[in-house]
Amino acid sequence: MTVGVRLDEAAWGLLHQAIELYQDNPRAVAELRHQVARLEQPLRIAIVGPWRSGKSTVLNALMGEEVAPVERADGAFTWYEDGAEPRATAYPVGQPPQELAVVKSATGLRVDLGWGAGDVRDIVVRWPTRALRQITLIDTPAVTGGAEQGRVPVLERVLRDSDAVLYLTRDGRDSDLRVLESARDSAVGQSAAVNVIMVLSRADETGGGRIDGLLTARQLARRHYRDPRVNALSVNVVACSGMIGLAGRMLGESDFAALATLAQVPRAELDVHLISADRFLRGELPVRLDTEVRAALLDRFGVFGVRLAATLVRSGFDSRVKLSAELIRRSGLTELRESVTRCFIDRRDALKARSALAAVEALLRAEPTRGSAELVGAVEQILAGAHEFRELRLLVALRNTRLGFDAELAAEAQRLVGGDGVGLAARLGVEHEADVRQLWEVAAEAQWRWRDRAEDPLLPLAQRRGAQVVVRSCEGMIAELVAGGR
Ligand SMILES: Nc1nc2c(ncn2[C@@H]2O[C@H](COP(=O)(O)OP(=O)(O)O)[C@@H](O)[C@H]2O)c(=O)[nH]1
Ligand SMILES: [Mg+2]
Repeated sequence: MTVGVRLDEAAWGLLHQAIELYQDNPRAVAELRHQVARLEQPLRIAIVGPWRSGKSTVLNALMGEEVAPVERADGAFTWYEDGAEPRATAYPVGQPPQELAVVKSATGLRVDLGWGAGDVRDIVVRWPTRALRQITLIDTPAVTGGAEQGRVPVLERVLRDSDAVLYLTRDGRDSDLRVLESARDSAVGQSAAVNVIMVLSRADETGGGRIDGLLTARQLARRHYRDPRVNALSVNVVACSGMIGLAGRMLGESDFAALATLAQVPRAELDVHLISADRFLRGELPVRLDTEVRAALLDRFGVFGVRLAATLVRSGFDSRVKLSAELIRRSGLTELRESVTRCFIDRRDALKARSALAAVEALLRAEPTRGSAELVGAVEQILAGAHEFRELRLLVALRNTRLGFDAELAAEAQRLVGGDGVGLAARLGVEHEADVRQLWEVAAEAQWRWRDRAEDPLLPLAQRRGAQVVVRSCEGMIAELVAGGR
């Protein structure tokens, strides 16, 4: 949705202005050319968080296959990219790249960095899959520090190398928020955290693994979402159990058969067996289930997951297909994937431009030179003026305070600026099949109403400004409809 200059073109233009400015500095030029190339590449989404927060598991859940982690690659960034052939390459510092053996398995792939690979900063895994057509996923080392130290090296690298972040935290603790807050010391960083989704991970463990733990986690996510401090740091908060989501996506007929057998055990009796993993493995169940089968279930689902799956089978999700779909939904994975699509993939151009602006800003600040002040001004101008960024900032503000609009108007504004999806039908709140004429009428009518608001001297300034952004979005839609209808 663009009126006037397109954001990707503005970013491209800015990068080339910077290349000219730094023409005598080969290192800076190389970095800027790298940024130009990135504009054409898939969107880079990094999965970030503290130790054992479930990063590799969420990555697998998003892929629907077991591909992470690369064994013994704890300190490296692992990039998962689409490729014709499965392949893995390690990049040790100061040494030539090294091909790693890729072992295909029934459920994905295994790669082992092995010992003695030196200091490896990056591993690139190429894997043919539709999931990676539009995005590159990056599995990252645990973030540490942040709280008192101020600097968080892993996060600094994440923000430099990726376009968007899934920040995993098991409970949205203060220290996790401080890690994210440490990343906001630039003009681009402060212009609204449109590139972070906060994920309450391992959500099945919420409330000590009670059967309604996933529901509780979802409520918790909603509460965080409304917290102004969290709101300033992320576009959305989603509760997700990567483990249950992945188990749902990979559920096979034999897994289902095992769970259906377990579901025959009366609930109270099964609960006793599921007090611990050990009991479940060694206890005398009244049904026949081999130890290896039990171990496989535990490995895939965890104790809470086994109990949840058995309960679901009992309550009518009594086929592989039904159970799989329900596990994926309950795990929060469906919501996470939708959020990634709506907030990141649909906003690809804006996020890529944002990365480019951030890179130029960082360079200008680190190596000021004659004329760099003007270019800093240009960065700020693009941030302030680009309609995509204004839409994104309005969305954050609406979520935070509604700008004082009543709930219905706030919801309409949110929809029109693309908060429920950036397609025309989603913005206008009409069926996909509506014809151009209908869409045009709805857009024109919305434009009228919001223009009245934008020009109403009795409304507070913040509301009028917000309304202006909505009007501009409507104009963009009308322009698109006119262009498409010709
Ligand atoms: N119960 C539960 N355990 C999980 C979940 N995700 C990961 N784990 C477990 O937590 C540990 C760390 O997971 P991993 O994905 O490797 O975390 P990472 O270190 O952040 O990459 C492993 O033992 C996983 O089996 C989850 O959603 N639910
Ligand atoms: Mg990991």
